[in-house]
Amino acid sequence: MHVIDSHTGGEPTRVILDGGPDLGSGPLAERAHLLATKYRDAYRAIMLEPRGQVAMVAALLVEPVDPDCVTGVIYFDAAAVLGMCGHGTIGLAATLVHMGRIGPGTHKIETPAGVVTVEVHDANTVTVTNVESRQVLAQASVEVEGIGTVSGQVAYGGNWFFLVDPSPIPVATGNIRQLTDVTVATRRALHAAGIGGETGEPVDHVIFYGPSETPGVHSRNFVLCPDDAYDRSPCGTGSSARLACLAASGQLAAGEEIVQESVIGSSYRLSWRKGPNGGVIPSITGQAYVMAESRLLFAEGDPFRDGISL
Ligand code: PYC
Repeated sequence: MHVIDSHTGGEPTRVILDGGPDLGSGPLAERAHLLATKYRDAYRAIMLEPRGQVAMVAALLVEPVDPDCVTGVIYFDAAAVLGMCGHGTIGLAATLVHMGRIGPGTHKIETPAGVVTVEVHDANTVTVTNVESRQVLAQASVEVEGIGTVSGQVAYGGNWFFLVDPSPIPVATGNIRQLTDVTVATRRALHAAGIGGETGEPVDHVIFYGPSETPGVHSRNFVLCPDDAYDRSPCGTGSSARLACLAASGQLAAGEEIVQESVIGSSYRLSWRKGPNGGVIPSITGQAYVMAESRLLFAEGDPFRDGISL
């Protein structure tokens, strides 16, 4: 399995060029469902230690249905197959530039959530125009042990998010362990309460927001991903969900730009325009760097062939 690893604002992406399971040629959402249900061990073996690393997201390249797309892609982490991934799309674009498959300009990429576009500014800097994103609930509350009532918004940005502003815990690197524990407990409480998307989709990511110390930055976030790791980047689909909420509450006008910082201090530039279905079309600009190109081996007899799963 030939892979190329990059990071976007510190968050790793592993692009899988070949050797993945045969998922057929149906709609990408169907192929993603097949990967999630029939090939769980195979995809986890790519992401889990010792072959993978914590927080890594894979981008499995597949044939697109739409011939205008430069590629199709299915994203997953060690715990779940994702509808879309913003940092992964920036990493994928930088990887395709590294391979000489695309150059500066605008290109379409097909994901299970829909077709997105990437505008390649240079070898590292990419703007992703994401699928239409929307606020689902302006206010929802759950009781979280040791914290009390946690209130936030539910929104879709290619994945399902619960956004809490202000965070009950300062969003700072020294608090990452506590932020992880509390966001995991919050997501568990949301699932128990049945709070999620319009047709029962479970919240898969939780974001806590706090002030940034960097001048000109809108806020700093902590993003819990499905694999219980935190996003080192400000999270592209989470930023899309955030834009939908800011637009819905009139706090950010169309075309106005803000800077979103992650808990480790990496940043995205964000803006939105009106979507055709009442939501927002988000733009996310970030930078990715290619780090490694390698071949993954899955030796018979390796006791940890499927990864370390405790
Ligand atoms: O950037 O959308 C994103 C993302 C999702 C999970 C990790 N990163």
